[in-house]
Amino acid sequence: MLYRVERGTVDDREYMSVALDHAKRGLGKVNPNPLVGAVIVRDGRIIATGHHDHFGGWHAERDALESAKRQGVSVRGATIYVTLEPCCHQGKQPPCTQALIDAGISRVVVGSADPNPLVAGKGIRQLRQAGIAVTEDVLRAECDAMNEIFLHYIVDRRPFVLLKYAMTLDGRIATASGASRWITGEPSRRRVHEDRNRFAAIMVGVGTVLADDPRLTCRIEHGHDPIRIICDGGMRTPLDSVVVTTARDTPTIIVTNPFDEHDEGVAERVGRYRDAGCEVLPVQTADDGHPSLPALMELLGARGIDSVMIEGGATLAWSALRSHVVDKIDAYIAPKLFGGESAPSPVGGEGVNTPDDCFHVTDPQVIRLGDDVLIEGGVSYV
Ligand code: AOF
Ligand code: ZN
Repeated sequence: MLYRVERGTVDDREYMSVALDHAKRGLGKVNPNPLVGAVIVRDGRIIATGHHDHFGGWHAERDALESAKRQGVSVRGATIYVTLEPCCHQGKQPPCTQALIDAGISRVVVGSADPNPLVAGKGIRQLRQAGIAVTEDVLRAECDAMNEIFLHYIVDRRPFVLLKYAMTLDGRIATASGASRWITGEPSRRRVHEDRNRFAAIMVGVGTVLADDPRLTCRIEHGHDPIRIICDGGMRTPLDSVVVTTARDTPTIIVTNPFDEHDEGVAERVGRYRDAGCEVLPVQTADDGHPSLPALMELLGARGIDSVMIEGGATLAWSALRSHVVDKIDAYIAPKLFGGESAPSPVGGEGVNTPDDCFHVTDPQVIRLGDDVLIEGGVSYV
């Protein structure tokens, strides 16, 4: 029988799960840094908690140590539970390993390992060298899942790309007349907005803007709006579309094919987008005639954009798959049937030739959301 070996004691896992809850308070605010939570325990009691609250802010460990200090409780001899290996380098913040050693912490329980080349095992080594007991990999799977974006970006420096779509049980993302509101139910839509909070950017093709005129904002309390990216090789995004007219409130980037700035018509169109507050970003053309998505991801990664959620439509989904930029797929399936010869399905383009050429979804997970079913997994390109 296959089973996962759980690390640490039952109590260790309990405290780590409290640390995970605290880490999630930074959702939508820490990118491209990790979500990190910390819990300090002595004599079977939680004496302080902390989390990484926003980009550039205190690390979770320091936040917890300061909280103990404010309350006037000593952490000498205490155990700290941290969802990520403590850092040992000077970045925007000083190294946490030294702070833990100086504070007299006697045991450190760690969730995820930190693949940041500046840390990568050195944090744990330093703690052990200082005589601190370290337990690794406690609730590792949960901690890794929470930081899927960070763990990818810190190594790859390319955004973590999620392809998300909602379809009916007969595989349609809209009716034959093009109507698509709404396919899924409330719990699915809520989860999508939680992802919009979690992701740095959201991308759609110009066809989706023309068909739906979407806002692409995050509608949950205290949520953060992702940067909106419109993949629009030929600059067809209407000047009166919501993404253009609200570009001063929520950044909008229009990704185009390379253009000639000296062509008067083109220069005028670009000027209008820019006057409305949009960024116009030319990217080299791929062999399918659309802006190259790998080239775009490279540019976005260099700007510190650690994650992109692709939300439609079928043409963009195919371009993303065929250019191998998709890291994860979220397929929301609603128990409805639309029918219709010309009703679109989630992935368009020319498709693969034979079933053997398919893209495989790896480690698919099935999640029930109200009456809908979400299937999520990675993508294998071999
Ligand atoms: C965080 N928050 O709670 C922990 C982090 O530039 P800095 O000093 O903020 O360092 C960022 C790196 O520190 C990050 O890439 C990760 O490797 C490590 N741990 N980062 O932002 C935290 N514990
Ligand atoms: Zn740190």
